[in-house]
Amino acid sequence: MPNIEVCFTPEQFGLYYTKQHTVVVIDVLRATSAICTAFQHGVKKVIPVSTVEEAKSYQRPGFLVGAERNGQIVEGFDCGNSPYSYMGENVKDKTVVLTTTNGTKAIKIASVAPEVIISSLLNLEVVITYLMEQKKDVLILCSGWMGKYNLEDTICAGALVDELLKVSHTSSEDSTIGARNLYLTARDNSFGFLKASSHRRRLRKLNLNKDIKYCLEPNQTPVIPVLKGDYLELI
Ligand code: 3SL
Repeated sequence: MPNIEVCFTPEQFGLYYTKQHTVVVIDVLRATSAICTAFQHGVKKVIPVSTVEEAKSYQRPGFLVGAERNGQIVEGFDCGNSPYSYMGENVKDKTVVLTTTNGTKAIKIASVAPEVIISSLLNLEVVITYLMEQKKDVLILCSGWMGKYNLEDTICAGALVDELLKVSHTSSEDSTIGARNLYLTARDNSFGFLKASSHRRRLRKLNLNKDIKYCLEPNQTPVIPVLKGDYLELI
């Protein structure tokens, strides 16, 4: 049986990753939720970049460029990391370039893997089905916050683990057992459970409650973004 494990931060990636892993990158609040939303609304490609300077170099016709640091839109950019920036007719067929504090960094770190897919609560169910069918070893990479563990990515990882362990995968790491147990504790009221989480508090201070509510509502879209070289497209 294939294996599934959870890595809580990009900094720990090397401790868990083996060359045969399909890596699933999660940043519930908000990078991977924004990316899933963009594809749901007809965006053709998302180019994740590490630095604000790199993002700036794409500020020309044909690209919709977003930059977020510490939850806020970086000066000089029209949008940041809100899923609401990537909805509606004006994003259809566009290429989005995005740099965020942790999520795009995690995608870049994961890019050594043979397959990298993007998950969030928004596309949970379709990712579970895909991974069950693929029957490959899976490493779930949580983006965390600046090297620290976070609750919302862990709950999402635990939801994936819980379903896959029932049907198609095994696991051996304590991080995986921990993520599953946290999910089982939180699942009946994950919105309430996450009330005290650090990033929820951070975003609430920035008046981003609407984003939080949207990102914590599971199964809103059937899209699965996959990394092809340096950009994401739909599977
Ligand atoms: O860290 C990230 O990549 C972001 O998702 C953080 S925020 O939600 O935009 O603040």
